[in-house]
Amino acid sequence: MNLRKYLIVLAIGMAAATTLAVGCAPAANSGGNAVASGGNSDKHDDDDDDHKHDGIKLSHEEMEKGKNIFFNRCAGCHGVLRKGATGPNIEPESTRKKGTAYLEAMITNGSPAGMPEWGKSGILSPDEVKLMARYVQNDPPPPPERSLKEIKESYKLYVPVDKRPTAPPAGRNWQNYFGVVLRDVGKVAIIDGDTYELVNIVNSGFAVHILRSSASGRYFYSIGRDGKVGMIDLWMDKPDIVAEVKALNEARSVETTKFEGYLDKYVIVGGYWPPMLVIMKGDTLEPIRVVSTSSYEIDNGEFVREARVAAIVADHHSPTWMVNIKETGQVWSVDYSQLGDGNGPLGIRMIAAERYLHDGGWDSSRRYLLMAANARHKISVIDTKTQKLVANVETKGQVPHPGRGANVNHAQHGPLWATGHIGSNHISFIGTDPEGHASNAWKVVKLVELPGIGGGNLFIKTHPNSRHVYCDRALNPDKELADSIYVIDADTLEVKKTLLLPEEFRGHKAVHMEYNKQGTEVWVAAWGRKDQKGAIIVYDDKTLEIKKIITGDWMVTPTGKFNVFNTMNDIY
Ligand code: DHE
Repeated sequence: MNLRKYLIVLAIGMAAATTLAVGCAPAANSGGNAVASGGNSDKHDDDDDDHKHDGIKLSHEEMEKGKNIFFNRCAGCHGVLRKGATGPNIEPESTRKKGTAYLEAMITNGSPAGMPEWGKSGILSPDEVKLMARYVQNDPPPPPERSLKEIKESYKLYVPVDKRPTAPPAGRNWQNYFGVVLRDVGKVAIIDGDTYELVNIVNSGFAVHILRSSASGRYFYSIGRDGKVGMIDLWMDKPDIVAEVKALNEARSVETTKFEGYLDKYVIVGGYWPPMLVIMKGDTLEPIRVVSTSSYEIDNGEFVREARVAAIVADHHSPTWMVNIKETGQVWSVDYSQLGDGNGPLGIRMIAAERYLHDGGWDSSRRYLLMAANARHKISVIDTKTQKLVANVETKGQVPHPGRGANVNHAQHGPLWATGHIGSNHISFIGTDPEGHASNAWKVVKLVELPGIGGGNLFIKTHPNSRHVYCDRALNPDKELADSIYVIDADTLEVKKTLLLPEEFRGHKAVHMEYNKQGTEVWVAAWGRKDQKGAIIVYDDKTLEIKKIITGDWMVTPTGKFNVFNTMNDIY
């Protein structure tokens, strides 16, 4: 399959993930997240070239509605400016050639190559489909910028530092708490990993995407697709939000500082829109610095306004964050050591890697960072000691999507890091020890094929105390495959067992794995629709049997889950 087709497949995959959630997300016209108006929103009324095409002319109200639907359903894959990234370019120049009837059919039925069936699935009404077919033939309204002043105006400190608990909650192994994203209800469940008890449900806001622990583990930082950052204090008897700020209009990543002397000092979030970094104080979330990421892509040096921020990973060995700038193909190493209260110098080293960078994580030594350049089916390896790219590894699969990846110490091959793929059923194990196992370094030393046809893998996970590697397949169109978790034996590097979701949760999707602190259990989400009860299925890592099913009326659309100890220490 050629690159373009795989990009489309990725777009579909991603959009499919969104679709499921989107099915439950607030409808754009009923309180969904909206991009605030910005720039010349009446441009469509101008008597210019665009409006020779009378059939696509939209009223101000229609344009506003289209803008909100586009933001909620389409922008994640196609980009706010519609130039394409994980999804194809759908600027008016290309959509007008296709015409309204074609676009309506495409939005209604999807395509075999991957566009989700927005109309057929009932997520968009027939009128909304008609509207969107015309909307995408109009010029994209200029999306709003966001200044530090505006960010500061949105900042709320609910509980100042001196009003917070001074000691961890008595009788609780709080570092074994799990934060579970309840995606479509905008909540985070805090669950005690020792007792499986629900400690509290925290309102984190629209479509919360991920959580990251502060370096001390005391706080969870949440980031929503709407760019809202929340700070949850786990030392409270009932952990709750102590501060929040709307840093961006659209975002996916958040990270803390992990270098000695800077523990919990700063928080950074990355913008999909505006494309920028926002830095806040780690104990209060007070915003202190903004940096645009718009820059030049590494292939031809073309300017990319929508240069989105994907994964951000804190370095444990130096005062830096490693930041993926998706469309440019650069990994930025951002030195915060001189930042002070926000006005000090911020050192940015731009490392040319590959396009389009998405997610990734550390090798077991935490010297090398492995980041997926999913459009090129490669893993870019950065040596954080020399601050240089050391390799772009061909993964031998299609569209790598590692999450943070999985580290295995193998008797014969030495230290390995693994990624799964959205576009094919491969798990690639890559050698990561150039000193001890030079002949394996930055090569796929083992390619495992998951049983059944097609990819759809999103996440992969292991733990130093486990001899298993777990892989999901949530985006596979086959329901049974999407309900399955595959267990790879870390010694033989072969699939040892397939774990199917329990009967009552079939037809949900099995997504994202996380170990408990001890590395003896694996938690998997049964991700259903908003009107279904979801669950966390807890597997015993030794026996691979179900140990516990955590469910309840409150367990709605669980997806990512983050164990405090493993997240603060980057254990995977
Ligand atoms: Fe994610 C991580 C972007 C859809 C669950 N997701 C990430 C990261 C990025 C990203 C850039 C890495 C953050 C980091 O490490 O700093 N995700 C996107 C998208 O752009 C995309 C494809 C489409 C969208 O419009 O949002 C998308 N993601 C999803 C989902 O639909 C998932 C499956 C369910 C959900 O709750 O949203 C989902 N993404 C996750 C999870 C992680 C993640 C659980 C963290 C993995 C980990 O183990 O660290």
